[in-house]
This record gives sequence, structure tokens and C-alpha cells, in this order.
Amino acid sequence: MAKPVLVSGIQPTGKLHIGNYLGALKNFVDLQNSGKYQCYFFIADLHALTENPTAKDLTTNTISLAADFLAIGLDPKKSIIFQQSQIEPLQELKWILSTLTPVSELLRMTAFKEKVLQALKPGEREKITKEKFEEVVEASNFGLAEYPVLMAADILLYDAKFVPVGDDQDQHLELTRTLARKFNAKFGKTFSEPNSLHTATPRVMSLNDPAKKMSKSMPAGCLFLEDAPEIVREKIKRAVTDSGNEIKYDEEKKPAISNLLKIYSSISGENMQKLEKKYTGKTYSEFKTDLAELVILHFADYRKKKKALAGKSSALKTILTSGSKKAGKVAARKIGEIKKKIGISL
Ligand code: AQP
Repeated sequence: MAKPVLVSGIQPTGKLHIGNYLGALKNFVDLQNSGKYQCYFFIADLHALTENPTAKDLTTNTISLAADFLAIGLDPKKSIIFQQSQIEPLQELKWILSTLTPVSELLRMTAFKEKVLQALKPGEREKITKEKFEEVVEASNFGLAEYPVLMAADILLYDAKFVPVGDDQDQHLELTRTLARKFNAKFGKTFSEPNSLHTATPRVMSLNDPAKKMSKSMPAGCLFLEDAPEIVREKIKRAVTDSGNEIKYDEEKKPAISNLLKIYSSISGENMQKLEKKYTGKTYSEFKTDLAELVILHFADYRKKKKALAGKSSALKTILTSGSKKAGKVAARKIGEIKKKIGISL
């Protein structure tokens, strides 16, 4: 029997942080190695265009992300690793799905609102009026609003059953399921409804503000996988902590230390109770020192492999081209079926 399909992508928008890893990438590797799924992992270069990168940056980041995929443990022999923009049928499906999507649905997406608000200066965001918000939305690029439709096409094109992502993508997944249902109801059963797969850390928070998600667009609060040991030590030492001195997991009263504890627990595999016990009577500083060493050790092999892949851009391109060819074949078959269903394949 065919294995269930699993699809996920990452945008080539800069260095990967520990949120990308603990929320998504770590799971990619575990799921791939479980042998239970047909895995598709792609570099979401079309999604990255919404950030208006230069051509040079987009190419560099695409190659660098391919190296990240391999260095962290994705394997082109086990998974189809490809470049989103190379899949031509994706454009057709995105268009078809967009005709089933109310504009209002797109404008109410939390990720969209957060992205357009990034155009404002800090301070302006908090006291924004309805009129000013509408002005910012109208000035934003249309790709930011369309983002979830492209994501739905990415998933439905391969009949994915599972999508391993952080919880910031849940609303987009919900839209994907709605679009699958709408399409099926109108044209007959064509798509299956995908489910997200979350890790125990579906939302890692920023090191300098535990109320905000760790995000590439806010690099000051990020712990990057590539960070050298001395940088990791410095960043963790400077990470904000809560009042008091007890090392205890309490998201409400101690959000900062809880975030650090979650990072520790996800990497070491130790459960929270055991961790709290281990650090009873110890200081924040002692805990942070241990966390830094744990992170440094955990990513040592990744850093070594990533360095070794630095001069191998042509081998990385070959892997992406070959993966894109395989994914493209599957996509071509599916778009043929879709076109027949909607009446444009005469
Ligand atoms: N802080 C996070 N905690 C857990 N998971 C996270 N992800 C992102 N941030 C966190 C998950 O990582 C995957 C890839 O993300 P992406 O690069 O495609 O998109 P993103 O959400 O735009 O990543 P960033 O870092 O948050 O970038 P910006 O600043 O551009 O918004 C996804 O599965 C995501 O859920």
C-alpha cells in the first residue's frame, strides 16, 4: 500500500533559527526517518518573494537552505527535496483555488495582519486606528494576502495527508482544508483534507521578548542554528528572564524561563518535571550556562556539515533539480485530473 504523503516547506528568507528547527525541521527529519511517509520537503522561494528580496539574496538563501536541509539530516534518497518555483502546475492550482477563496478570508489571517503591521514603526503598531490599518493593508503587496492560497496549492497538489509545521501555520492549514472541501463539493472528490503535525514546541518564543514568536524578521531575538559557540553563550546569557529566581515551568507567570525550559527539554528529551527537579535551588545563570552548552553540542554536527557544504553549490543545485523533476511529475498528473474536473481539459 502507498505510504501517506507528507509535505512541508521553508522559506529561503535567511538563517534558520531554533524555532524553525524545534517547530518544523526536527520533525521533518524524524518523520522522514520513521519510514512511514512519502515525504516532500521544498524550498518556498515563491513565498519568499513576498519579502521582495534581491535576486542575489534569493539565490544565495535558496542554496543555503538546501545545505541546511542536508546538514540537519534530510536525505534526497529518502525524501523528495525540491524548489517550489520549479513546479509549473502549482501556478495553475493556485489560480483555481484563488477563485474559491473569499478575499475577506485572506485579509483576516493573523499572519497577514502581522506581516503588514511590520511596515509600521514600533510604537505605531500598538495604537493603530482602523483607518490607518486599512491604509497599510491597501499599500501591502498582494502576495502577502495570497500567501495561504499558494500554500494550499503546495499541499493539495501532492494529496498530502500530513503537514509538519509550527502552530503559526494552523490558520493557513484550516483554509487549505476548507478549500479542499469546497472544491470536492463543487467538482467531485479530488483532494484529501490534510492535517498539521506539531512537535511539543510548536511555538518557540523570542529570546528578548517571550510574548513574541521567534521570527527571522526579528533577528535580535533569534538563536540561529549556525551561531558559533561563543555567540550561543552570549545570546542565552542575555536572554530575558522573569522576576524571582525559581526555575519553574509556568507559561503565564514565568514566560521567559518557560520558553528556555521548553527549548532545553525538546533538545535533551528530558521531561519538564525532571528538569525542574534537576534545577531546584540552582540559579538562572547556572541553568543558562547548561542550556548554552546543550545547544552548542546539539548543533555541532550540523555546523560541521553545513560548513562542508559551503562550496558545493552545484551538487546542491543537482539535488534540487532532481527533486523538482520528481515532484513535477506528480504535480503534472494531479493538475491533469483537476483540469478535467473543472472542465478546462477538452
Ligand atoms: N518560533 C517558531 N516556533 C516554532 N515553529 C516556527 N516556525 C517558524 N517560527 C517558529 C515554523 O518554521 C517553519 C518554516 O518557517 P518559514 O520560514 O516558512 O516561515 P516563517 O513562519 O515566516 O518563519 P519565521 O522565522 O517566523 O519568519 P518570518 O519572520 O518571516 O515570519 C514553519 O513550519 C513555521 O511554522
